[in-house]
Formats: sequence, structure tokens, C-alpha cells
Amino acid sequence: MVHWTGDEKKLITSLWAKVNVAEIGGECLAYLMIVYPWTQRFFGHFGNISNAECILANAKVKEHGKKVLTSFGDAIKNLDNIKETFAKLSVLHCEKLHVDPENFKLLGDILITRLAAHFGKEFTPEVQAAYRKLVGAVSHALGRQYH
Ligand code: HEG
Repeated sequence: MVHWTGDEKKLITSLWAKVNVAEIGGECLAYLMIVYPWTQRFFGHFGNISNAECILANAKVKEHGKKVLTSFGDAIKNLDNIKETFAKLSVLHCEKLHVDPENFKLLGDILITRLAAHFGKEFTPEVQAAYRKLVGAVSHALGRQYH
């Protein structure tokens, strides 16, 4: 189990309270698909994703990005219980969606870059360290049910 200091918990939750989940969620998924184009293969049924502009404007991408980041927020509500929180989603991503777990790490990296862009100086190295630890834990939890 990941251990969190009181400071880390405070840094994570106080930044998250200011995150616009719809906006940053949509951006994260769109950026993932643009920066790592092979991830587009999972979203072929989302309509027009033929170039960066279309991906950024795509309503389904925005909607799903919001869903993913809302779900990511469940990790923040359950920092001491991340594995169990994502147990079912791990099975879904493995058995039904066949998403390679490497992609969870890529999405985590993208989230860090978007938080840095939105929060600037407020995204201090200490906050970034806590968030890197968090995206690592979420990625590990989502990859746990793979076999
Ligand atoms: Mg996944 C569905 C969460 C990364 C591809 N993802 C979902 C759903 C949630 C979720 C909550 C809806 C589940 C349901 O309908 O019951 N995803 C989630 C998290 C993270 C993540 C928390 C990482 C932080 N997902 C992820 C990545 C990919 C991916 C990296 C692929 C590159 N997810 C994926 C696909 C679906 C979901 C293809 C089904 C989309 C659909 O057709 O509606």
C-alpha cells in the first residue's frame, strides 16, 4: 500500500479542489490521443478524430475525458484504499477494453503537464511530487488485475 504523509494528502486535496474536472479531463484525453496517436485506436467509435483540431473539439472526447478524470478523483477521496477503489475498473480495462496498462502511465504524465499548465507557480515541485506519486499509484492499481 502507498503511504501518504499528512502534507502529501493536503497538497493533493487542496489542488484538486480547484481542478475543473470537465475542462482538464477533456484536455487530458485529447492530448493523450494527439501526443501518443496510437492511443486513438481505443476511441475509433468517438466520431471525427482525424486531426488535433477535431480531437480537441470532439464532444465525445470531452465527455469521456471528464468521466476518466472524475474517476481519477475517486483515488483522491480514497487515498488509503486506491487498489480496491480501482479493482473493478482494472478488470474492465483488461478483459473488456484490452487497454495496455502502459497507457495509464502515459495518461498520468499528460495529467501532470496539464496541471502544470493550468496552475503555473501554484503547481510547486512539492505538489508535483505528490501528484507523480498519485498517478503512479493509480496506474499501478488499474494495472493490477491484468494477467
Ligand atoms: Mg478508461 C472507460 C476510467 C485510462 C480507455 N475508463 C472508462 C470508464 C472509466 C474509466 C470510469 C467508464 C467505465 C464504465 O463504463 O463502466 N480510464 C479510467 C481511469 C483511467 C483510464 C481512471 C486512468 C487514470 N482508459 C484509460 C486509458 C485508456 C482508456 C489510458 C486508453 C488509452 N476507458 C478506455 C476506453 C473506455 C474506458 C476505451 C470505454 C469507452 C467507451 O466506449 O465508452
